[in-house]
Amino acid sequence: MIDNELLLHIQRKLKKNITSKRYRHTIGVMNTAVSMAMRYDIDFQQAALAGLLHDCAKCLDDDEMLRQCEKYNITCNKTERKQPYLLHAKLGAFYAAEKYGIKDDEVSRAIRYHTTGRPGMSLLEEIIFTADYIEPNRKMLEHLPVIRKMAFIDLEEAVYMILRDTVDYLGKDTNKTDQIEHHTLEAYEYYKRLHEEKTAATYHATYHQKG
Ligand code: DGI
Ligand code: FE
Ligand code: FE
Repeated sequence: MIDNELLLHIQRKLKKNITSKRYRHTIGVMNTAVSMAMRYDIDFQQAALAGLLHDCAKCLDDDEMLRQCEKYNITCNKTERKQPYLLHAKLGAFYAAEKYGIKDDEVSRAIRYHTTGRPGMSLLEEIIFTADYIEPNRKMLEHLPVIRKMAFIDLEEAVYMILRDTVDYLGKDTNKTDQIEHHTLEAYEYYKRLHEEKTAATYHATYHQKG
């Protein structure tokens, strides 16, 4: 079930704090996350709330982002100091609880890791991570059509495909190579391993069956 009153209340507040383009993206992520929650049998309300609030701290410039983190004692590592936009995930988790009143650890973690991912994400975290990438307003990227389908077939595989494209994209830009967050790399290694184990199991089942 979904508490529509609560969602509408948050939507009205959110509209005042983010740009209209970001708001459109946010609604896209919320709807995609709820659809995925149906597919993977998790709580719709948590999916809707995390989708709605995942970018609630996005519309701050770099200096303001750093100042807000300092003000609320949110720790920033070297990579985050160089790329302050990464902090909208940590700050967003804090705002969701303190400014929007959503004190739910699972929702909070899904917001916290929506940009980088992390090894061994929960279903809710994987759904928000993926819904953020595939929602209908996203600009078209090469693998987006296949990732959109995969998101409803094998979620871990979709997460792997997104991380692979992200690491590849960041790695190609020499200015960003040293700015890949350790969570992103660790998540990539983790989901790559799951992918390889699955591939090996399929190979085994296909070629080593006893006749
Ligand atoms: O906030 P959104 O634009 O909706 O999406 P997001 O929070 O997933 O941010 C996407 C951007 O973050 C995209 O340009 C890739 C970038 N990103 C993801 N992981 C890392 C990263 N950027 C750096 N520098 N390091 C990372 O580890
Ligand atoms: Fe984001
Ligand atoms: Fe987003």
